Amino acid sequence: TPTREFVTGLPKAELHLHLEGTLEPDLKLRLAQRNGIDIGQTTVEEVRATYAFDSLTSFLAVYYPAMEVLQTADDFYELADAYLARAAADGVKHVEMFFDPQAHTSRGVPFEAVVTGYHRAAAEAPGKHGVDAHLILCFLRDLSAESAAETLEASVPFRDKILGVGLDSDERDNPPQKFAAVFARARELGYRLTMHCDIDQVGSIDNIRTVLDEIGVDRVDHGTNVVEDPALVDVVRERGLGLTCCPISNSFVTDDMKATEIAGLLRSGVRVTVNSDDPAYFGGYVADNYVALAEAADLTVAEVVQLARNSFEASWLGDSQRAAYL
Ligand code: ES4
Ligand code: ZN
Repeated sequence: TPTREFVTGLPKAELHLHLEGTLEPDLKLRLAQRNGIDIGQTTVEEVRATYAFDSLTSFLAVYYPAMEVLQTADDFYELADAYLARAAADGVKHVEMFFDPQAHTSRGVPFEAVVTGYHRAAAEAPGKHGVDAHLILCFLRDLSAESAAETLEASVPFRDKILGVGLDSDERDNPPQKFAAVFARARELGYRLTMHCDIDQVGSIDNIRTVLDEIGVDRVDHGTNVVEDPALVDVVRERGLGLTCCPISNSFVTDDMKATEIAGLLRSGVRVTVNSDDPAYFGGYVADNYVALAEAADLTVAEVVQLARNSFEASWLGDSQRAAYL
């Protein structure tokens, strides 16, 4: 098993990271103070104590209300900039970051403040942190398809600041088909496409089949339940489709890191990657996730190197930029 120093020194891409999931307690307190919001806690320890959950539902119930401290473009900038500094320390060279505009526009924050704040941090990141950074707009799947469609149209003036679109939040009763038309339109607009197929959802395997066959995604977020259908594993391998796995996140939402499944997919030649999902909430950035998986699945140095290679191969870098990392 490789050491943490080895993992940190390995150049990596991070492909499954929710910017709103990087809100550390100290930044949350500082933004609350600056914006005059009473969040009910006054110390880092008190805020950290509220970051407690044992399921996806209980996680999302903490996660969305915490975002009220994010109000201005500067707030979004600071959140992303703090994450990018932290990612650079873990050896991340390229990142494709999710953000949830509807979690902010639904509170009256202008779409423009969200995108311009986040994008300013991304644009500065190569010079400031040595990280190439891009944005993926995620629709909230528990809101309506109409709301997603409106959000997609609101993004058009900012098309050059956004690399692709994704789908997150509560998968139960919100299958990929609900967003087929929105994703078809996003493809027409030139966006890359990905969708969450979360761990152990009701119908996970059917949803993975749908995103491959009907939506035509360029990547799948999580997607680990593909192991239930060996024929589908073959399809994913043959297409070279990236799966963005998040071991520490898995252990929070299902009590199981899914190390056996992730390592099995890696060893069978599927383009699996390791990512941190919501690091401020799950208590681990990307290097922690590599180390946790490597220890749990007894990965060799060569296998960990393959995970890092996969992260660039599954990224949406152009071919010439990608070649510089491989
Ligand atoms: C998420 Cl762990 C998880 N699941 C679904 N949606 C999310 N958004 C941020 N983290
Ligand atoms: Zn996620």
